[in-house]
Amino acid sequence: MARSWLEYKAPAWVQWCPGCGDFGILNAIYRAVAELDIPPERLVVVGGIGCSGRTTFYVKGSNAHALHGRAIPMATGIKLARPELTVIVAGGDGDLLGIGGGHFVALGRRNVDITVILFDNAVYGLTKGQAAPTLPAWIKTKALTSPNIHDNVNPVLLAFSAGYTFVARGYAYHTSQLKELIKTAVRHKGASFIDVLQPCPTYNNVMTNKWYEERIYYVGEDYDPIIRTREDFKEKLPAIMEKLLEFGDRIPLGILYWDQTKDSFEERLEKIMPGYMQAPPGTRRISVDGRPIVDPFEVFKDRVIVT
Ligand SMILES: Cc1ncc(C[n+]2csc(CCOP(=O)(O)OP(=O)(O)O)c2C)c(N)n1
Ligand SMILES: [Mg+2]
Repeated sequence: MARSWLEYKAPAWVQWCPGCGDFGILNAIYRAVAELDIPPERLVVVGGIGCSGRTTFYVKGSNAHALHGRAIPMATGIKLARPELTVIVAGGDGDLLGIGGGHFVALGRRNVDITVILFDNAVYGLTKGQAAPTLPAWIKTKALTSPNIHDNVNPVLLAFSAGYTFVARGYAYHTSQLKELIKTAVRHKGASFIDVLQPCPTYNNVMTNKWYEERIYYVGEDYDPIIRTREDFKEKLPAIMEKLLEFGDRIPLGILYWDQTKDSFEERLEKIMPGYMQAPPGTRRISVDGRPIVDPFEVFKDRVIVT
């Protein structure tokens, strides 16, 4: 029997504004990990800095709260040291696509088996509403003195180009659909990405629940985003591109791209380091009675420069 979501509810008081989309995402994470039956000690939620990053305080797990923009490198280290853990990154649009943009791309290139959940409210919520990389041009939210003159980055297209092998979009207030997307993303072996659109009722007074509800729709059963062979890729690419690019009067939700042909980074490591998966770095004994097994002076003796 699946676990109760209450097993994942940490005792910390949830400090988000009333109506924040983060509540919906948190709710979907609780229910997804409960239905996947992941023991809390084997669940690692890594957060960046932002309202979104606070998710690490609210989900019971072996979590980590990284510096601004650095959730992905920390999550990568944790996952590669202990590949049997379920690692989920929770970050904002500023955190993952602004200051952490380079790391976001690097994870796609590596295809490490991590799920990245983007809390996409198009503003820097925690620091009082500045324009984030996903805020479309010419929108003027209430904290801006004039309309935004930057073009917005398209997170799903960026994830696809970077190499993420599972790319989806959800809506924070549709928690049941989002829960299903999170479950599929976590089960996928490789870098998975979910762009979660979320109203910020305090600072984004333009992209409100009404604004989203007028635009969002779910891709239909006739849309097939699954790549099983290289031929599949060529054949399905035009339809996939159309969905990845669509963001305006209509915004597609659901699984947009799912490449099942690529090796994960862990599988690539196993190829060059046979036995890696059986004895990953995080499980190896490094000391006996507090004394290191390996003498670092011996290992680095050829590299020591004596002046
Ligand atoms: C190195 C560094 N630069 C800037 C900040 C200030 N800062 C904190 S959170 C944040 C952005 C938050 O926006 P986002 O990532 O979209 O998260 P949200 O609060 O919207 O969930 C910034 C710029 C910081 N904490 N550290
Ligand atoms: Mg944000």
